[in-house]
Amino acid sequence: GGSSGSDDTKGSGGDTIKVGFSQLGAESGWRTANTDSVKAAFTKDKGFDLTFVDAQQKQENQIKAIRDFIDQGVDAIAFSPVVETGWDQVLQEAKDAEIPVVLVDRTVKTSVSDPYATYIGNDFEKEGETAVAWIKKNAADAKIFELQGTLGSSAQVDREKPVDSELGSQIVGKASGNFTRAEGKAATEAALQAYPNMTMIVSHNDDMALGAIEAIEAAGKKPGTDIKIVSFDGVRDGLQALHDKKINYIVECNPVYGDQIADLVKKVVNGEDVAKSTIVPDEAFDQTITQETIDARKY
Ligand code: GYE
Repeated sequence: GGSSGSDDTKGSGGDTIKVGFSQLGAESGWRTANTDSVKAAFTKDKGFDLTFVDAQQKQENQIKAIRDFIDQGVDAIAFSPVVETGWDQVLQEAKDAEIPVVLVDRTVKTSVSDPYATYIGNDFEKEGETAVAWIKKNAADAKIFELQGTLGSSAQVDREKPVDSELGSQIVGKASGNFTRAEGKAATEAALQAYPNMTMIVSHNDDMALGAIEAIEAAGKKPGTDIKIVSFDGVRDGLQALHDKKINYIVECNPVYGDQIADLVKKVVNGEDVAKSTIVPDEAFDQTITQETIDARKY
């Protein structure tokens, strides 16, 4: 709503597009890079009027932010859902208000029909499969402790699926570190006590892996050797630890797709056809990574 300009294509010199973005938090290097990319894409000179709200990893904060966006009559809502379930009501409210929703990064499970206009993010299940393939080839008999991301988030659920289905008998234990360095460290401290036979940690992101490295070193063991580490994201600190041989393998998850989100928002607001889903491509890195690659990393 609220359009009154003369140009009927929004965001192209005529009306600006009012966008509410509910980011789930600032829990990791990945998230900070994603937020920077979003803020750089939704600027005034690119035709946007952005309201950005950080939910600090609390679903209730996200629901409140989305309701505020609906009350403000924004042209579009973009959000990264912290967990998969619990969105039915607020998605229905956005739908009733005829405000298009662009789902970013994580997916939802909902009974609302046609709950969002489009989704953009990475393929977490494929990332998990890439990790499994490396483990099977390079550490086939590993005894695995799985350091899980935020429980019930699609990033946790989908990365874990292939690990469980293909390496299930080798998993000695699991605990969540909520995608943060501090909780990753604490969960690893407890796991080192509980599962002294573990030889590998599969960490659902680099930040938790970096916390795990601290815990392993404090226990007098060598990360990357005594306990191998496989991780996800590929933020610079993670890649540096890979180069330093403290992490063994990292499956990339690319957070820099703000421009693509902005493009989708513009199209959806202007009633153009868009694909239901856009998948951001990822690579993977082993310890042969060069220092130049790491130094060139923007996040
Ligand atoms: O891997 C992690 C972040 O949803 C892909 O969330 C994202 C994940 C990412 O906290 O670092």
